[in-house]
Amino acid sequence: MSKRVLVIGAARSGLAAVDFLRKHQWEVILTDMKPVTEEAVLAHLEALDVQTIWGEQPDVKRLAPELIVISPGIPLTIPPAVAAKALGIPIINEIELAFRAAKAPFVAITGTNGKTTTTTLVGELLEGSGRQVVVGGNIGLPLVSVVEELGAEDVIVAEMSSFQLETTVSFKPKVAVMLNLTPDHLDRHGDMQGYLEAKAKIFAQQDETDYLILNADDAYLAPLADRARSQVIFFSQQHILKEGVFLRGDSVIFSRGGVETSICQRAEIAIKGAHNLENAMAAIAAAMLMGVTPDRIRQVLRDFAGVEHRLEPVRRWHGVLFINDSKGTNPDSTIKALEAYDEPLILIAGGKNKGSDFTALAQLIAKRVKQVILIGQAKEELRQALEGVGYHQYSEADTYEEVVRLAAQAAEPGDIVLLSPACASWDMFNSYEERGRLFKELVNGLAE
Ligand code: UMA
Repeated sequence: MSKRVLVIGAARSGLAAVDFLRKHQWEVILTDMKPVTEEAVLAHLEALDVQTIWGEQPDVKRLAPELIVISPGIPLTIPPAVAAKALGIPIINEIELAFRAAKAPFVAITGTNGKTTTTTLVGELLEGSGRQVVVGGNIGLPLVSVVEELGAEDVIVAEMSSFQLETTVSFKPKVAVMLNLTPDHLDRHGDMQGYLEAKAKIFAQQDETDYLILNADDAYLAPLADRARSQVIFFSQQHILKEGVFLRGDSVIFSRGGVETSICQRAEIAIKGAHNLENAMAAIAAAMLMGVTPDRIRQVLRDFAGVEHRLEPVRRWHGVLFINDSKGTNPDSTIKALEAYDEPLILIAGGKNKGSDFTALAQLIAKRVKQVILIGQAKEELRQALEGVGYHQYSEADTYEEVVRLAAQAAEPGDIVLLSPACASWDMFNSYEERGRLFKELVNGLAE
């Protein structure tokens, strides 16, 4: 008799898990609070003989699954997850499934900010080494859908969110990277400790044959070295390290086992800003540990221009540069974006707050930003934070059409208009990508 699994969430992660589980002869029940209406998806599920429950929380006791696979976006506080816990039914996610089926080693990358940039960069660095490289996870591609195509000589580069890590069990990457930790997703994880513990699961199962790359300059992350069984490699912009990646003058150095390798000059790294130097340092450590040559690392760092929706130049219009940083979904990310420029700034901010405090952001805005345009659910909270630091140069908008119109009116030649919302997109969009794409479309539509 086949084993029964309940898959909660029928979007990217859940649908990929369903395909995998059916292929492995599981009896699958798929559920989503929002009914799936897409004909092609429904037909596919029917062909796979998947039982579906739409628009209501499933009764776990009655369904009695042996396993639950939950989508990352769904908190473990929903009734079926609570019931499963009480009944002792294991709850995992699709990445855990992928890991269990994988022959290829994982390079897994987490952190509050810089994950996607670093994951993409590590993917590029590992390319060309003769092995097949797959980049996926939180970045968009559900790994369970590709993992079985890879052999032991290949490699998987996985962007891991705290949501995904929370429900991993045996996940044990060869190389784990932790970039930084600042307040984010506190509505889900309760407090910084809860958030840190979810992230720390990235190395929980590692042993001495594995590596943990840690930011030595991050007060939350550096102490994790004491808890790791794996070999810890630090990176630091501030200190010279005996082991790890660091700066000596303007040279970026990788040091290990008493051997120092000069990788490149700081200025050669194409992605700009102090935060990107950290991302590059972490990627260098991962690439060196995975056997990439210093020459290749240098070449890729010179060529790699960054990722879409992350400090992405959109258009120069009447001397005004429009930048899309829709991926700036928490205050720290927006702070880093503001710090990356010297030009006068017009900032577009707001969206769905995830439990963040905006005070530090407001303080920097007061110093650095000419004008702020507020939008979305968090408008009021942002307005209060700005008023709280005595900053009144803001206006408010209800639509992105209005946002772009107001920004274009306010900007003067030499200014930068920066969309970096400090909030999630989920109040108005399905994803930050959708938000970024609309912004770019509207900016590109501004009449000459
Ligand atoms: N749902 C329920 N019950 C609930 C709540 C939600 O059934 O109580 C349903 C929703 O109706 C929806 C589904 O669950 O259909 C949503 O699942 P999901 O939010 O996990 O979305 P996916 O499309 O499966 O995308 C997920 C990740 N999403 C989140 O973590 C929010 C994607 O990360 C990831 O790329 C994808 O799996 C593939 O691995 C996105 C993200 O925003 C980029 N990540 C956050 C971030 O980067 O800050 C963590």
